[in-house]
Amino acid sequence: MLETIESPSLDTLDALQALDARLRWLSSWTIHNANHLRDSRDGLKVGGHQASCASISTIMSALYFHALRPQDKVAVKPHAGPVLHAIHYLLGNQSLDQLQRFRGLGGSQSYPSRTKDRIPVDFSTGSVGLGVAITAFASLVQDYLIAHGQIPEAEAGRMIALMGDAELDEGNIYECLIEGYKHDIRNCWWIVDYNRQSLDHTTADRMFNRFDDIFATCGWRVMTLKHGKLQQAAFRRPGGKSLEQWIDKCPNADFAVLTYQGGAAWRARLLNDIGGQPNVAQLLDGYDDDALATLMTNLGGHCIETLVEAFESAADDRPTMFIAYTIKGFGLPFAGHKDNHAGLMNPTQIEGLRDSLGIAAGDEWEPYGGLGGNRAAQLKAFVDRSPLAAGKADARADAIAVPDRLPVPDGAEQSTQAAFGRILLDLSKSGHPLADRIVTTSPDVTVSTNLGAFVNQRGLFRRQALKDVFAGAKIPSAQKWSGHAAGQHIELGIAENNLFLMLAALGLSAPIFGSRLMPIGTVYDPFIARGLDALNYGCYQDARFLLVATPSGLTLGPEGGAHQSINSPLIGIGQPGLTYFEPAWADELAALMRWSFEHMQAEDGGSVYLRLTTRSIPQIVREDADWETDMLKGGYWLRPPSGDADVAIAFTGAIAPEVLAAHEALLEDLPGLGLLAITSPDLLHRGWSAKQAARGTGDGAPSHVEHLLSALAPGAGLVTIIDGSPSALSWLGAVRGMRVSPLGTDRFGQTGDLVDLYGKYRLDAEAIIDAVAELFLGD
Ligand SMILES: Cc1ncc(C[n+]2csc(CCOP(=O)(O)OP(=O)(O)O)c2C)c(N)n1
Ligand SMILES: [Mg+2]
Repeated sequence: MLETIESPSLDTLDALQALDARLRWLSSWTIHNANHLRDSRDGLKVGGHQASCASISTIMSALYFHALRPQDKVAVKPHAGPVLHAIHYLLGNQSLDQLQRFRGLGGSQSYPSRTKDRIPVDFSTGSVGLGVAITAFASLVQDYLIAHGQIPEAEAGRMIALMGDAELDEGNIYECLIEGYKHDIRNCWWIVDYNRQSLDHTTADRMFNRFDDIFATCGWRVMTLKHGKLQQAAFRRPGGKSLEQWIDKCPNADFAVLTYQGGAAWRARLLNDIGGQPNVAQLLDGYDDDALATLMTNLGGHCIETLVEAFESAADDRPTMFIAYTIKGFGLPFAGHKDNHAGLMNPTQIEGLRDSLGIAAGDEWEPYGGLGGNRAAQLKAFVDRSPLAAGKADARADAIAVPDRLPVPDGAEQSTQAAFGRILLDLSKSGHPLADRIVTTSPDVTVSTNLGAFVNQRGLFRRQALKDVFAGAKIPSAQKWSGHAAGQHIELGIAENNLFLMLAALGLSAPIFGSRLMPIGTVYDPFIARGLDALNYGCYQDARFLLVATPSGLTLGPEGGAHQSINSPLIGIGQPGLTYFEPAWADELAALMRWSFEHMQAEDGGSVYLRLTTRSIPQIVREDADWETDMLKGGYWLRPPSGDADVAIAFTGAIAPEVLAAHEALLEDLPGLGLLAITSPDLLHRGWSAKQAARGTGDGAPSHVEHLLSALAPGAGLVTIIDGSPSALSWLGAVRGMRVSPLGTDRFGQTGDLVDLYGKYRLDAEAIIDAVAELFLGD
């Protein structure tokens, strides 16, 4: 296979090897500085992972300074963050100050962060597995953009994950592998730093060759880089075959122990195990202890030449996994030690490493310290010539115009879920340019979350046309399920975690590919929890999407307790980067969707979560449009209280009819009873706490919730109600020191019709009336 490849010039290999040493040194020193040299004010260990960095520096040298093209995007395994910073330090994109403040406030982050680091970070990482999988979804997004004419095929880059081998234990990897296979992804590389160590231990030998099988089954080319060139040369010599077989059979833990112990231990063990086989003793005699240790640890992932050849031989667009064998802590005193994950070199050890590299004390931060002027200049010139250094700056994506209004669907009775489907369909039919940029996706709940009409209109996205076999056979169906390159719905299997990674990748289309998409994902509300870490991951890197979740709460009725979401409003309130709304009526929803399309594009915007319902409720007739401004801020007085009212009802979402019934029943006794419609507990809470945080800064304007509640008399009480955790609204009492009687659900629901369920779980008009009474009794 490699014969056809022009072999790289020695200069390149030499330079890449020297850069590997620079990366290992600079990453080690950055971590050492943060832990041992910088002042500690709190006595906490700062941390950093020298062993994880040393394990992957050769791979990153070969990749970043040779194979990587400007259009390629990389997710770097979290614990190799310092290596990435070192690379950008050499490229001139990272400052010394940032390195010196590694893991400090405002300094370079522990794990690569798109939003917080000052170097180009393509994908944030941190929660292992997610950074790997997002590259597969990003390659699908790239194909979508190419198919829709948003970027030219010639500019297609590779989406690359540099991953730790323990990441292969994360289930999300396999969910994504299956989804990727279905969509026939391409231009994706996963490079495994296969050091066979995780955090706690060395990994199971039984996995040998299993990963290859799994990936190959899913259509990936697997390239195993087990042996470096030194080993390969030794295997060709007399006795070499025995050595090769011994290495191949050596258990992971034994290999790690011997690596830690060094040359003499290698020799003793090899002589003991295979010394009697022909020519082995003579072969080993040819190496002194140091040379033997070098030979035995010359694995593929530490051999520049092997890596460069492998990268060059995978020039097509087939998804490729490189299993690059490595040693955790390679070249450091704790190489191979099972406890090295968080291990730090002590001052004597790091000085030893520094001296071995010829770096003078005081020159530790010199990018090319210890190399001599000539070689340093050559190396710098090499770095400056690397394809990455010539890379173009990220293109800025154009804004997409949003219509002034999204029409409210007709219908005296509607559910927010049905209205959502109608609003999207109307937008699609309108031919507004916004509709062309919408891309929808759903984990096998497209139809039941009401995306069906939009999909019928716009089609499934498939690079290769997919016929609707049912339609072809003239079998009547409401769903026209044909796929083509212009389709705008990405169909996913049931794994919700994939939905959030898909949304994250779609939602990064503007900064990563320079072309904006408006992703909308639908999911069953309770199953947000299934993909929560991936949702958080998307938000952490500021991906922009609209998440629409139905059905929600006990209002789901007969489906029962396993499907009734309770704590999702708290997720909505607690998740940074995501604004949660829960409208009651279709006109609120239309305005909120319009707002969302703006918010998803705003510089300081974010993603949006709409918690919707399948319950059809009577729509209300508005007398004017005054409510809308407040509604978009999270709440408005549906029935304003009269000045001296000493109680009001604050409600959210689908139980609006019960609230209106209770209101009517109470009006006779409490003519000033106000009804506060809360469309976003999240925005109200955020505004309130921001106001607290800004105290003393001179900004005296009350937050929106303070403004709303100021309509009530001091000392008034509040009944709050939501079909979800009552704590989503009960905090309202704290804003102005009001008594609260909170209604909602805080135990698992069950099957039943709404009358029974609302009665049992105190979400009906009677419960509201009782709660109002309780407030008075409490006086
Ligand atoms: C989801 C998640 N679980 C746990 C951790 C804590 N953790 C960080 S690194 C690590 C082991 C990493 O091993 P590997 O992927 O093999 O990396 P390397 O050996 O290269 O350091 C663990 C368990 C994490 N970061 N994310
Ligand atoms: Mg590992």
